[in-house]
Amino acid sequence: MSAADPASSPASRPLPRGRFLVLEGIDGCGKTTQLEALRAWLPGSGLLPAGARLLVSREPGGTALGQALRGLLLHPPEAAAPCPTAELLLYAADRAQHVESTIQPALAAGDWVLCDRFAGSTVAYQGYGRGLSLALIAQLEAIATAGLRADLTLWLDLPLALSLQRRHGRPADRIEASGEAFLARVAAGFGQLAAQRGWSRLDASAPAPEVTIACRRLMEAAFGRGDQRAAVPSVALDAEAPVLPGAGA
Ligand code: T5A
Repeated sequence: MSAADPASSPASRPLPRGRFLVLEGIDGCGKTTQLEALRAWLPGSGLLPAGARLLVSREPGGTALGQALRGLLLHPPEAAAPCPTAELLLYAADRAQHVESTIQPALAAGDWVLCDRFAGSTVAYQGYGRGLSLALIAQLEAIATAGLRADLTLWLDLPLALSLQRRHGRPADRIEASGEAFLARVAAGFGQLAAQRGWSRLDASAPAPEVTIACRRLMEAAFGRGDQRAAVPSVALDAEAPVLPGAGA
C-alpha cells in the first residue's frame, strides 16, 4: 500500500476501542466543575486518536429513560418517593440503559466517554449509605454494566464538612436530604472503594484550577500522548437526552 493510498490515511483506519473515564465523589465535591473543564480540554489534548470524539454523560440521566428515572430518584412527588430497594433498582435500570444504548456503542466506535458517576456511586450511596447488601449490589452491578469497568476513575476526595459548606443555600435533592450521618457513611464508603478498585485520588479541597491540572496529569499519565495526537481537535458531544415531561433536574 503506497503512502498516498487514502486507505492508509489515519482517518480511514478503524479506531481502537475508546476509553471510559469516570468522575466519582460525594455531593458537591466538584465533579460538574471538573467535567466541564475536561470537556473543554480533552478534545485538543492529544490523548484521543484522530477521528475519535468525546462523549460527555452522567448517571443518573444519560439517556431519555435515564432522565425520567432521574426525576423519580431525585425530585419525586412526595407520595412517589422510592423505598431503598426500589431506589437501588432504579439506579441499576438507569445504568443498564446507559451502558447498552450509549456507552458501549460509543466505545466500540472508538469514541471516548467521560461520565459523571458510575457503578461506584451505587456501592457508596445504596450500599454504605443505605446499608443495603453489598453482595446484592455486586450482582446488580454485573447485570447493569455487563462487566464494563472504567479505564480510569478519578475520585474527588472532599471532607464532608466542605461538601456541606459548598452546597449551603442550594436546595437539596432527595438523596442529599438523607442527613449528615448517611452522607458520612457514603464518604467513608468512597474511601474504601477507592482503595479496593484502584481509583486515582485527587484532593478536591484544592482550588478548582489546581484540581483540573491534577486531573489532566492523571489522564496524561494513564493514556500517554504524542504519536496518537489528533491532526485536528476532536469534538465533544453531549449524551444528555432531552428532558421528558415530569423529569426533574
Ligand atoms: N446517586 C447517584 C446514588 O445514590 N446512586 C447512584 O448509583 C448514582 C449514580 C446525583 C445524586 O444521585 C446519587 C448521588 C447524588 O446525590 P447529582 O445532581 O448528579 O445527583 O449530584 P452530584 O453528583 O452530587 O452533583 P453536585 O452538582 O451536587 O456536585 P458536584 O458536581 O460534585 O459539584 P459542583 O462542581 O457542582 O460544585 C459544587 C459547588 O462547589 C464549587 C462549585 O462552584 C459549586 O458552587 N466548587 C468549588 N469550590 C471551591 N473549590 C473547588 N475546587 C470547587 N469545585 C467546585
